[in-house]
Amino acid sequence: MKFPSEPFKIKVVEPIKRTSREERDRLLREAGYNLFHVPAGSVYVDLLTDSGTSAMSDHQWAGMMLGDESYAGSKNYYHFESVVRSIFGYRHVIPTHQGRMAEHLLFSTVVKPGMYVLNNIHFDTTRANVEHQGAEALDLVVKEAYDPHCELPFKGDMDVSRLEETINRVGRERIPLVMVTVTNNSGGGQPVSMENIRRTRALLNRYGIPLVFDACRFAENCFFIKEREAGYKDTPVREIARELFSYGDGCIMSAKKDGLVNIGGFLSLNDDRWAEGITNMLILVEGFPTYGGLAGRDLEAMARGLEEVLDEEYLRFRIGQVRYLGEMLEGGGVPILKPIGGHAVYLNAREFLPLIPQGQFPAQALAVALYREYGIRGVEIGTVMFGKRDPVTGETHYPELELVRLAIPRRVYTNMQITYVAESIADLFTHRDSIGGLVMTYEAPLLRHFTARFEECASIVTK
Ligand code: P61
Repeated sequence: MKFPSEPFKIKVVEPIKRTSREERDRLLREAGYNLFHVPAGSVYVDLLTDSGTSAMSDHQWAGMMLGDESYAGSKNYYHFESVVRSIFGYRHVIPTHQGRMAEHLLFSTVVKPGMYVLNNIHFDTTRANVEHQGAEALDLVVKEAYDPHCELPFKGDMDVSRLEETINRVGRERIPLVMVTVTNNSGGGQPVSMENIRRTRALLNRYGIPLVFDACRFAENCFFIKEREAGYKDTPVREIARELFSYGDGCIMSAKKDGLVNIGGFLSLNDDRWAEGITNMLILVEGFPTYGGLAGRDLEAMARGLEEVLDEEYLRFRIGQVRYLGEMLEGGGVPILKPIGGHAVYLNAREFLPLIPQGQFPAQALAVALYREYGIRGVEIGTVMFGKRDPVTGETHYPELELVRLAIPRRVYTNMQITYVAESIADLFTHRDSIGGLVMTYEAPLLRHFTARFEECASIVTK
C-alpha cells in the first residue's frame, strides 16, 4: 500500500476533546440516535460530511483579509468570476451561499410542474428541489452502480440507452434539462468518464436538451479520468476539467466540496434567458448578483480554493488518503462499497449487519454504534435518507443500498487519525453481533434524516 504523505504542514491546530463511552451513550439518547443532533465538540473524528469542512490554506486566509465588502461590484467578485470562467468556461457566473440555493434558483426558473429532470443519481437536496417544483427526478445511472461489489472504473456513468428510452417515453418537451453529477455522491462518490459525458452530450444534441453539471466534486472526478481513462494520463487536470465542462451548457456547484471553502456556491451557464430569470430570483431571495449571499471575503476564498483544488499533488494525496482508509478496512475484512470513491468510503451495512432487517435501519444502527464505541461520526445513506413512505398505504419503499458514508474532510485529518478510524471499524466488525436495530419515532415530511428520531429496538431481532 502506498502511503499518501501530506503535501502540507500544519500551522494552526484545533484541539479535539476525547469523550467517554458513557458520555457518548447519553448524548446519543438525547439526540434521538440521530447523529446530526450530536454536538460536534463531542466527536473525535468527524466524517459526517466533506461539505464545508475543509481546512483553508494560508493563501485562502490571506485572501479573506482582502475582502472588499462593497455592496455592488466588489473586486473579489471579479476575481471569482474570472477564475470560474477560466475553469468552467461558461459566460454567466452567479454566486450563491451554497449548492442547494443554486439548485433552487435553477429549478424554480426552468422546471415546471409535470416536468422531469434526469440525472445519473440526484443528490437528496437536488431531488427535493426538483420535487418542490412539482416535477419528477429520475435517476438513470448504469445499473452496476447498485451492485456494491462491481468494480467498474466509472460507476457514476449515465446509462445512455435508458436516458434515450426515458426521453422518448416522457417526451422531450417535458425535460427542461439533464444533469450529470460529478462525482456521483449518492452512488458512492464514483466518477463519470469523459467518454460517457461525450455520448450523453451527443444524445442530448439530437433532442436539443441542455446538459447541466452538478460540479460539487469536479476536480476529484477529473483526477479519476486522468488515472483511469485511456488518453488522459498526461493531460493536466485543469485541461480535463475544461474539456468536461465544454460538453455542458452550464453547472451548479456547492463550493463547500471542491471549492475548498466553508461556505459558498454558484451557478454558471451560457443561456442569457436562463441567466436573466435566475438573476432576478437571486436578487429576490439571496442578494445582489455580485455577492449572492456571501461576503466579499468568502468570494475571494472561493476563487483561491477553486485554483488550489486543481493542484495535482493535492489531488493525489486527497484521493490517496480516501483509498488508504478503504484499503485498510478491506484488509480488516470490513465490507465496503467498491471501488473506493473520491471523497468517502462507504460501509456496506447490509453485509456488516446481516441480521438487522432494512425496516430497522441497519445503516443508521451501524453509524450509531461507531459513534458510541469510538467517537467517530459518519452519515447514514440508506433507508433513513432515501426510504420513501407511500402517502396512501404508508408502506416504505426501500433503497437498494444501505450504506454508512465516511466522508473525509479535505486537508483536515492526519493519516494517523485515518488509521485510528480504520482500526476502530475493523474492531467493531469483530463484535458486530452486539449491535441492534432501531425504530423511527419521528419523521419530517421532507429530508427526514436531518430531524428524524429513533429508539433502540427492545431486543436484537433475527431475520
Ligand atoms: C454531503 F446529509 N452534499 O454530501 P449544499 N449536490 C451534491 C452534494 O453532495 C450536495 C449538494 C448538491 C453534502 C452536504 C449535505 O442531507 C444532506 O452546499 C452532489 O450542501 O447545499 C451536498 O450542496 C448540496 C449532507 C447535504 C446531507 C444534504 O454531505
